[in-house]
Amino acid sequence: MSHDEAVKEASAKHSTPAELVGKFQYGTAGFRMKANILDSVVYRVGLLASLRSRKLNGQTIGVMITASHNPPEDNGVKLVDPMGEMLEASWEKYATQLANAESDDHLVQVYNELVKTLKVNLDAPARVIFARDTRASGSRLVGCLNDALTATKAESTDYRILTTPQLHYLVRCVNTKGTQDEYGEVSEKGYYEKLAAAFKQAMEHTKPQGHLTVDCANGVGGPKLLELLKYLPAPADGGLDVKVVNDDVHKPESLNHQCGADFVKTNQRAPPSSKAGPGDRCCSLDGDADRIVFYFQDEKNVFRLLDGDRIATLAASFIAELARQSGLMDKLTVGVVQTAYANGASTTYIQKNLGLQIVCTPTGVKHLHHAATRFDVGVYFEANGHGTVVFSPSALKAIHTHQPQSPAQADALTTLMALTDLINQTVGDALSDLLLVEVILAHKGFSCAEWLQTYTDLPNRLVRVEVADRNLFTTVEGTAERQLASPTGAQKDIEKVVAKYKDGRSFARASGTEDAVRVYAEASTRAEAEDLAAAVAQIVRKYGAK
Ligand code: G16
Repeated sequence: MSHDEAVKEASAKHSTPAELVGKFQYGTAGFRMKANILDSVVYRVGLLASLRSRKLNGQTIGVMITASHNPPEDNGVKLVDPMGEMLEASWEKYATQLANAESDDHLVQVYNELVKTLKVNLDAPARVIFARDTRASGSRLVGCLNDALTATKAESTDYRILTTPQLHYLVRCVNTKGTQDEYGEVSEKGYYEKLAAAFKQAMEHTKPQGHLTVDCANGVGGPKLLELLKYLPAPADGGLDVKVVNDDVHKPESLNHQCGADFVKTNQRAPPSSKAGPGDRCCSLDGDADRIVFYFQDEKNVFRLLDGDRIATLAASFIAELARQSGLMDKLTVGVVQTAYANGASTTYIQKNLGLQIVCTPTGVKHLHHAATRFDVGVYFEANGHGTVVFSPSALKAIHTHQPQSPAQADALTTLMALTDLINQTVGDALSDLLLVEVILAHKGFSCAEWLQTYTDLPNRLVRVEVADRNLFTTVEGTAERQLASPTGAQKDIEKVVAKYKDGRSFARASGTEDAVRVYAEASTRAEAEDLAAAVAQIVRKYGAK
């Protein structure tokens, strides 16, 4: 059977319902929607994975089947490029084109046009590795993906159930194996061993403070965290004293339900099931363990959130301090990347108190990651807890070749080296970030209350507004999504309302992962932030009336 016939024949098993043609879009984190309409999309993403690998002379491409923070009935699929980063932005449109092909014949035509325009050699090898989260629909969708990989004769490995960042790690490991940039052993075990060894090294002269409760959103993070803990020292030997909660992956409907990082960040409260007492350090992962937020109840029983902005400031200040202490300050420029959702107080703190540069990008790790690579050390976090730190090749070289001039410099350098292995530099990783935060809190001797005291957040509110067509809401290029371009008049109305509030700031943007528009507002008091968010949400409802 010819290549075309094989693609067409397998496609016939996964046809696209006519009413959905034209509606698929590779968004903030790939395709994401109700799982029952995703079969054809996953099949076609499989075709693109093969093309991408062939175009890159057989480098391994990753495919992750997950809908992360979305409800259990959703699912999604995204591609991972060879160094473990998100799919190159210029290829997203090809994914969208394939997904929207009208029929099996049309799909073959679009596929062949891509082969031609992108100059893909179909005789080159194609290599793909893939994994999925714990959603019930995952195994069916893996079947669709496998059909595409078989039809296009790609070599593939099914890593079964993994966190999203574990798959990103594996992709980079496969592609760097045997080179001077070798990233780690190509196995899930290799991932745990790398993190555990780095954690032990970073904690050589210090100990974790108290215990940590981890809410795993009833997703893949639960079993994977339990596995990771097996590689870490026991609490009595300086390891972490961790209590794992919400780790039930056998009840699919409980995924992200009343728990997890998105619930905690959006509702600004602990999961209702939480039994933590005042001062207890807690954190929540999301459904595929690429996000994490920390929180605690203060002595007055008030919920206190330590979100992605807080992790960014903690990590940036610690790394800048280590660079100074190890005598590397001149060689390492530390910069921070945020999005419009970053609390204004965090931005001011980074610029004024830490004296570090800041860049603001549109939502989506792919944008932040890219911007972060322009610094020697780029710290990027979305306020929702999605982020990591990237070290440039020259920064890594400087760190690994530096000759310390004193025992104090040597200690700081050892910790800095450990961080370069502890941090998953391919993408935001809740498990790696969890260890990073624990290391920093231990070194600084900080409780959550002390971490919180570094600056005071401006009161803020995030609202999700359902509209008839979220695509009507577009933002002005170059404003990092802080201004609406359409619908006409909406931005002016928002600005009029914002002007009424002290320290008021608000924006609206269409979500790239959910069928909704998100509204963010901050102001000088909690009540005003709530009012402003409600007023802007009302404007969005008016312009987007169903
Ligand atoms: C994904 C993206 C994040 C983004 C989030 C919400 O997270 O990876 O970068 O912040 O969606 O995006 P939006 O506001 O466009 O819906 P996750 O954890 O769901 O993969």
